[in-house]
This record gives sequence, structure tokens and C-alpha cells, in this order.
Amino acid sequence: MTDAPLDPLIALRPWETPEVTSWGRLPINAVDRRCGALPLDGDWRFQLLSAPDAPVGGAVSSACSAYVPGVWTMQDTDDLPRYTNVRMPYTEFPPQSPAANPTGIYEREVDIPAEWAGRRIVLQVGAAESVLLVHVDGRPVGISKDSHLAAEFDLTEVVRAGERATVRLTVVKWSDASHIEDQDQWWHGGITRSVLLYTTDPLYLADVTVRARYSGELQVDCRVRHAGGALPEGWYLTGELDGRLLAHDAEFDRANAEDERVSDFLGEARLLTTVPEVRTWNAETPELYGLTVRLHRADGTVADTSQHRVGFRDVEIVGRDLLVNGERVFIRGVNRHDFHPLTGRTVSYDDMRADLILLKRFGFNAIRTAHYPNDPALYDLADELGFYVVDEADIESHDHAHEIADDPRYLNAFVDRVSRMVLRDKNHPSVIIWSLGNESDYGANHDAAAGWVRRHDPTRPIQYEGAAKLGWADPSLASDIACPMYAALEDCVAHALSGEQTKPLIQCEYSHAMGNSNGTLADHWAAIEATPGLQGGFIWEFWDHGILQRVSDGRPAGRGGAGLYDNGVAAPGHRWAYGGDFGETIHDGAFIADGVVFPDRTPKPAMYEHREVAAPVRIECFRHEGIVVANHQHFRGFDWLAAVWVLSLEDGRTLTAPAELPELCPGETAAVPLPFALPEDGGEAWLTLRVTTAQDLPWAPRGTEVCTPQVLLRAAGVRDEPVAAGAVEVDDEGLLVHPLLTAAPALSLWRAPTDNDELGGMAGRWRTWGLDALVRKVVSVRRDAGRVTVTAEYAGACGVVRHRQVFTPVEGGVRVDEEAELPEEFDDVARVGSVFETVAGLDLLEWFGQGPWESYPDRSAGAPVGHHSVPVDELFTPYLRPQESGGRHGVRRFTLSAPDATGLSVVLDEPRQVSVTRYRAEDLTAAAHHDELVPRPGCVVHLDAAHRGLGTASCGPDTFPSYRVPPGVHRWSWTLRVL
Ligand code: IPT
Repeated sequence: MTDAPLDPLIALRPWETPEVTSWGRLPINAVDRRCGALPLDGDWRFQLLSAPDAPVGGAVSSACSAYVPGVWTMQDTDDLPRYTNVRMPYTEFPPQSPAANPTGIYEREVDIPAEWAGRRIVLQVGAAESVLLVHVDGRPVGISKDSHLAAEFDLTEVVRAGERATVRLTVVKWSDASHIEDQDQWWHGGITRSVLLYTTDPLYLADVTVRARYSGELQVDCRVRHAGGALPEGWYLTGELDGRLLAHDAEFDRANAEDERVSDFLGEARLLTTVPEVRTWNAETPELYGLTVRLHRADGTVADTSQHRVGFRDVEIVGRDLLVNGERVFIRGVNRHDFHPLTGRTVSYDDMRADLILLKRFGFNAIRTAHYPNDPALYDLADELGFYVVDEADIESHDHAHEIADDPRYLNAFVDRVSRMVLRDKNHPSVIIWSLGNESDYGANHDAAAGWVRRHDPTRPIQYEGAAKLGWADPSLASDIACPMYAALEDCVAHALSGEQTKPLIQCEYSHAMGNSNGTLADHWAAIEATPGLQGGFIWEFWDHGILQRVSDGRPAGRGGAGLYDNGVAAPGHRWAYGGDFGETIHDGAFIADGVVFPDRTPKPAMYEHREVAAPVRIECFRHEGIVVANHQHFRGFDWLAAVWVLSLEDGRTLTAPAELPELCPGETAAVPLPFALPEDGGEAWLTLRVTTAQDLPWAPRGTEVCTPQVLLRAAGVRDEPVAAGAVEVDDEGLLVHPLLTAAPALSLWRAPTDNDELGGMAGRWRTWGLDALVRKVVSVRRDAGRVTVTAEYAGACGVVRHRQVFTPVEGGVRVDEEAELPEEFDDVARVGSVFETVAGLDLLEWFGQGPWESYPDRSAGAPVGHHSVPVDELFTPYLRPQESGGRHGVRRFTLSAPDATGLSVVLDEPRQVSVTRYRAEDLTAAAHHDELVPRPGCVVHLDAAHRGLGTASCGPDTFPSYRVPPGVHRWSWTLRVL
């Protein structure tokens, strides 16, 4: 230890003092100072201490540096990321922290511009987790907590223009605040958002509050201050909205005047206008106006300016409906964390923009900022691209929720976090709901925060799941929305039908996207759209938070890993790390990989399912007067869309014709004539409307696919395979011998458990039943005029499946009729079907059925029926933890071929679940990470008579009973031919 007197900021031990939320920090506000500021991002000298009160090793040496903004946990320090969900990664109770408490000292010099002389100078730290201590030239300046909002400190009296100052930012990782930042994500430490210095005139805009109504009324409330204390005489404000001058609210001015313009040191003024024929804002047509507020000195010169983008819109709850501009809008939302596989919690503007663009392209219109306020740029993008935002305060006390919710020591922190979020984000039209946080039980601290919001911003509703769960209709609770998480669909529908509903029902989390998941999403949306009172929800979640990790030394690749991934897969020598991969002993494994996109933002197949359930254009049905097309938007027609008709015939033909979308208002339908004379022959016929963007949009170039609604025009005829002369070769074990098969068709009841299967408990039951290791015993092989009947038994641990295969020679191949009888014990299995393996070289799958993306019985709405063609290596979806993957639903027939067009074809008796991959189910079951998989040279082909739905049981409801595989007799048949 040094003999130096203890630093006062350290002596206070603010990391164990929840009452202290800040010291010396300026009030947050909605005046954007990013433009024209002096950026301080870049490499800072850095030292990582073992504890906040450990001695700093002399001058912080320049030998070691850290990049700002960035988390040190991803920058080659020995403090690595760790992942826990609910539980804290240490045992200390709130407000205590562990003695081993990594603390980063960031230091750099800053040259204060000479022209800033006489001006006010402010340091802004965009975000630091979890306690920030600021020193300038060794003098204590301030403290801040609240890891996802900026902290500002007035340096006017601390630095001198034209001179150099040394800024030191000390960031303590674990604190009393960590107990209320216990969100389900990686634990990091560092400065995660930009640091900057800005300057203002001593006379400055302290805050601007914009209220822009659907009616076109605009009210702008401004607060003015002077650094010297007393305001100078004669200041005044002007405002301009896209060239239109705002008027002063005379009444407001008069009231203020009587009050001596509020006070000596706080000036207030209100500007007004009404825009006739205003272009209103909503997520479909996010119209924005530019507002400039100017603060003038008495001589008319401008002392300060504030720019805002204004969206005119109303949000209100009427009855049990949440209305935007009077419309009951559907909330097609996703929960989005700040995440990047190389930089952890630091995300760039381009990254945020890419996130939102992708979401727009897949039909999302809403974001919950799970579980903390996001970077200011995200809200700008949401305003601009069109998203409804549930803005959530940085409060999750999950592990100690009950204690903290009523703990008065944390009262200040709750109100501080919620109020600071509201003060910063209140002017964004995208923000339609304030959220008090996540998973923190419900207590007086929440009510205090809600009270602050209701007084300060009566224009938006509040939601909080922890309150709502105590009674979806209870008016006394802090939540205006019934916002459950993972509620059973039948409970939601029952509530809406009960007559008891008083609040909009919008699930804050639903359809948990872990691994191969999001089963029953289409069923949810069918119910939501059909049931007044249900308004949607937020899928959990956007990201798979896999960190790019070097396999050689187990460290995060960090910023050097740029480009070391593609299409959802990490480059050789790397993998996507999840909980436990950095040597943590307490962790929650792959539960961190539960998003609809891979860690590199590659969309998972579930995204296509969402895109279709959100389709703005629907085909309702096919009637004698034509195809009935519907507009499923809330505010606009189809003029932004183009379309083409595609007719897919079973015989292989695909016909196209231009489509004219009818002029329809939201909610309207119209019949359009059938674009084709349906050919007499050709078998099963499907008509698809391929809808694309008609022009370049901020989020999609012209021609981007928006949806592909579809209707069946003609059902399949009876498929007949007449017996032909010839023989089928079957060996003494009853196994088919075929030149293109390396493993004969056998019965399969096992799939590599999905995360839902594992965490939902199904996989455990299947293992207990022995379905992963069934023992086949041939019972009889009967040959009868070219036809061979094989009976076998597959024995599990507590039951035997009888299986019969009848091999019949048919024209050019063999028909296989199969029957499996499952004992009552096996009352819910993964699949019943055939599995076989092919020779190497058959690398292209072409099929008629649903596709082209992966689809499953309860997740197939996004995969239209048609002719699809995908290389075998691209059929597999590289879920982070290997599991059942790559299935295609509703397959009628397929070929597997080599480049010289040799290969095999299979025709199925009915649309079936088929998968063709390089992996056996046991290969997938045995691997923990995708990079451990070794592809087999041939193909592993599954044809399923029945395949269990995916559901969402890793967190939430299982698939519906109708998508489960019952015991008893299953029959299926298929015909195999050589091409
Ligand atoms: C819920 C959390 O709010 C969210 O952060 C995440 O953990 C999600 O579940 C699961 O991935 S809480 C859960 C205990 C229902």
C-alpha cells in the first residue's frame, strides 16, 4: 500500500453504497451534444487493478492501453467475460461486492482548445459499468452509476482552455449496482460508449421537451440556465420546424413573467405551433420533421442551439387497446440487447443500423431495449426507420429481486435510473412505452419510479412485467400493460375472452429463440390477429450472444477477429463461445445463445417464419371470383410494394406472371383474377405471390423480398406406383442393399435434442426410454414374388417398437412401405421415420415441398411450397450447440444428385418432414460446439412419418399436443429410384 492519503472518491467506497447513485454528475437531458464535440475515443493508457482500493502502480504506464469505447474483458486482459443468467457470479449479498473486484484505470491527456476560453466545458462518458469515478489532474470530479446511460461532469472550473489536462476514469466492475444490473447476458467491465468533451456558452439550453401530437400540435418546452448562476437579462428563444417559425406561448410566458421568469437561475419558455395536414409518424411511415431551437442573448446573437427530429403521433390506451394514432397496432417486437461478437457490449452506429434494417426486412416493427437504455443513436434510428420502442430502465435484480424491490437503500437508484431514461429519451416518437426494468420482483421502489414518470411524462404508458404478473387486469399495479413473459397462448386467449381484461395484452417476452426453436409462432399470431385484446409481443431475443473465441488459447478474438466468421459460422480455429467457455465455474451454458440471429447477425430460419406471419399482404383464399388479397397493415396501402405471381406445379413446372396489387386501405380485401389458366395436368398446384419492395427504401433496396403468401390451387391426386417386374435385394439381416446407399433404411425415433428438448425435459425422457440407442433385431425376412417383407424389433430400455418394411419393385426403383408400432410407454417421441446414408458425391438436394429454408411441423409458415434446390452443405443450420437441424417440412419428392446428374430420387406418399445433412443424430448429440463436428462424406437422410414440433420449452411453452408424436401405429411409404 502507498502512504498517500486515500482518494476521497475511494474513501467513500461508493461501490458498496447504493444510496450514492452519483456525485458531481450533471442532470441528464435531451439536448444532443454529440455534434461538434471533441471525441475522446481511442486508445487510453490502462491498468487493471485487482480491487478499487488497490494501489495504482505509479503513473499509469503507456505500455498498456485499452480502446475506448470497449470492455476490457474482450481486450486481452486476464479478466475474461463470464455468463450467468439469474444468479450473481459471486455470493456476496447486496449491497456487497467481492473483494476481488477488477477495476480499470483509464487515463489520457486532453488538450483543451484555446477557443473554449470563457465557455462552459463538460465531459460526457457515454456508459461505464458499473461504477465510474472521474478525476482530472488528480482532482476528484465525480461519481456515476447506471451502466447504460451517459454521465456528464462540468469541468469548467477544473480545466483551462489552451492547456493540457489529464483525465482519469476509474471503472469498478462489481458494486451495489451490479445487484440491480443482473441481466441475462455476459458480465463485462469497461467503458462501453463514447467519451467526449463539449462546450457551451455560459448561457445554455439545459433541456428541451418536445410534444408533437397526431393533430399536428407541437409544444416545445425549454429550460435555460447560466453557468454563472443568475440568468442575464433579455435572453429569448426561437424555434423553427422545417422552416416554419414557432410562436411563443403567451400564457406560459405571462405566468413565468409573474414568477420573474421562473427564477434567477432557471429560465423556462414554451414554443408552439400547429402544422396543418401534418404528416404523422408511425412505424410504417415514420415521417419526421426537423426542429431547431435557438437560445438568443439580449442582442439577438445565438448562445445555444438544439436540433431535434420530431414525429407527430399519439399513444394512448383506450379500453383494453393500445392505440397509436387511434389505431390498435400489432406489436411485432423483439428483445434486443447491445451485443457484438468482437466488442461485447460496445456497438457502433453501423452495427445498430444493420440490426434495425435486418429487423425491418423480417417484418418486425417493435423493439424492447432489453434490459437497459440503449445508445442514443438507436432511438434516432428507430425514429427514422420506424419502430415502436419499449424503453427499459437498467434495473434487474433477478438474484435478489425480493429483497431489493423494497429496500430503501436502493430507492434512489430505482428512481434515478427510470427518471434519467425518461429525461433523455422523452422526445423520441419511437418510444411509446416506458418500462421500469426486468425481473426485479415488485416493490415500493417500483411504485416510486412509476410515480415519477406519471408526473413527468403523462403521454406514455408504463409497463413492468414484475407488477403485471400479480394481476393482468389489476388497476392498482404499476403496469398499464399486461405484459407477461412466456405465457401460454391459451391463457392469453382465455383472458381476452374473459370479459375481465382491462389492459392491452402484449407479451414482453415470448417465443424463446434458443437453438432450433420458435415453434408455434404462426399459431400465436393466428390467435393474436383473431382475438381482440391480444396485441402481440416481443420475441426473446434478437442475438445469439456467442463471443468469437480463439480455440488455441481460449481468449476472445476481440477487435482483431474482424472477418473471421461468415454465414453464422466462426472461421477455423475459432468458435462461438457461450457460458463456461472462458473457464467460468458458475455459468449458464448455452442459454446465452437464444436469438433469432447468429452472433454475426446471419438470420436463423425462424426469421423467415416471422417475416411471413408479419406479411403486409395476405392471400385469404381462392374463390370462384379469384384470389382474395388482404392488406394487413395499419396505416398504408400497397404502393410501396411490387409483386409477381408464381405457379408451382408438382410435375416440375414453374410459371410466372406479373401481379398488380389492388389498391386497398388497411384491413380491406379484394378479389383479383387468377393470373393463369391452370394447366389441366401437372398435379398439385400452388400459387405464390412474391412480394418485394417497389422502390429503394432506407432499409431495403428495391426488389427486396417482403413476403411470399401462398394458396393451394389444386390438391395432389392419388399417387400410384404400380408394381413392376424385378427383384429387390435385401440381405439376411433384412437390410436393403442398394448401390447408392452406404447405410440401409432403418427406423429412427431419435433426434439430436434441441435446446427445447433438453431444457424442456423431453430429451431426458427419451434417453430414459433408450430411444438414442435402440437395439434392432430382425424377426423375419419373407420373400414373395419379388417383394420382400422385413419385420424387426427395436428394443429400448422400457419398450419395444415393432417395425415392418415391405420392399416392392416398381418401375425404375423400389417402393418401401413402412409401419412402426410404438408402445404406449413411448407416448411423446421426437420422430418416427426412416434414416439411411448415401455414397459420397451427391451434393445437391432438389425438392418439391416447403422451403427453401429449414422448417418443422410447427414452424413452417415461412417456407412456401415450390421447387427448391440447395447444396447439401448449406441445408444444415449451424446452431451454436449442435442439435437437430436442417429439416424441411412438407417435402413431396426430392433428388440428391452429383454434378453429372447421377444420383437418386425419392417420392413420398404424402408431404413429409425430410432432412439431408452430413451428420448422424448421434454426431450432433455428442458435440458441444459447431466446430467439433466432422462432416461425413455422404448424406444422412431422414424421412419422417411424424416429427415432433419444436415448441419453445427451453423457456416457455412446449409445442402444442397436435404437433407431438403419439404412440401407436405410424405408416409411411416412399419410392427410391436411381437417376
Ligand atoms: C427472462 C429474462 O427476462 C430474459 O432476460 C431472459 O433470461 C429470458 O428469460 C430467457 O432467455 S426471465 C426467465 C426466468 C423467464
